[in-house]
Amino acid sequence: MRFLLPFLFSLSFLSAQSSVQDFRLGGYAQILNDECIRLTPDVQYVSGSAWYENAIDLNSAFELVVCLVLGEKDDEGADGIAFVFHPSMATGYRGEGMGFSGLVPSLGIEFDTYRNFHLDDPASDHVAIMPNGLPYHQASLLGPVEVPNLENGKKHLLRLSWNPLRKQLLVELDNEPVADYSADLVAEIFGNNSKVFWGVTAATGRLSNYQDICIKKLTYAAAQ
Ligand SMILES: [Ca+2]
Ligand SMILES: [Ca+2]
Repeated sequence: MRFLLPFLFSLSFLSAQSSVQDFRLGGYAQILNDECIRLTPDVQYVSGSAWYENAIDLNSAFELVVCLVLGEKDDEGADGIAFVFHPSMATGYRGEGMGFSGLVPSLGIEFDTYRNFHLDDPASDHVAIMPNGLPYHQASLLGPVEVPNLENGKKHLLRLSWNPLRKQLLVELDNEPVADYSADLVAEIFGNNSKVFWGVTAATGRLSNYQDICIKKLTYAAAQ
């Protein structure tokens, strides 16, 4: 079987030369430059989304390498950025829901910079994997995992990878593994539909930050 793999990979994998033009923008999202999209400006009560226009096939591997910028205000900043996987390019509820709340079926990976007590957010910025648009941590599949302050104006390197054989989702932030989650996502979340879109959403509330995503490298198998 091993000798077949390079052949199969060459047939089915796209390694996109990233382009911010390949995203469908919603809300306040705007293209900043060749690499980066500003999902929200530093303005109260706004949200933005960027959906990648090609559906991916979760029966194959993917690797998404991006940088997140979560603004410069730590105590006075909010709300964070979420990755959302969903069968269509739809954005959920805003604010504390960060654009993934209410989407069924969906898988969300949140980078949350604001503590909502009623969602059981920890005091620190945190990462969590959330099923079906449920924003509170009692429902989290993994996390919340507390991370060092993300609202420092810096680019935080993020690598999301999916291994369909091991059914393993890995999240590495600033070169540290922050989440290692194994589950049959296609069966358990998406009702045996392996074709999903992914998008990045962000929101602000009473507190705000500018929040950007910069695209480095996207490798995936396009869904038919
Ligand atoms: Ca929060
Ligand atoms: Ca923070």
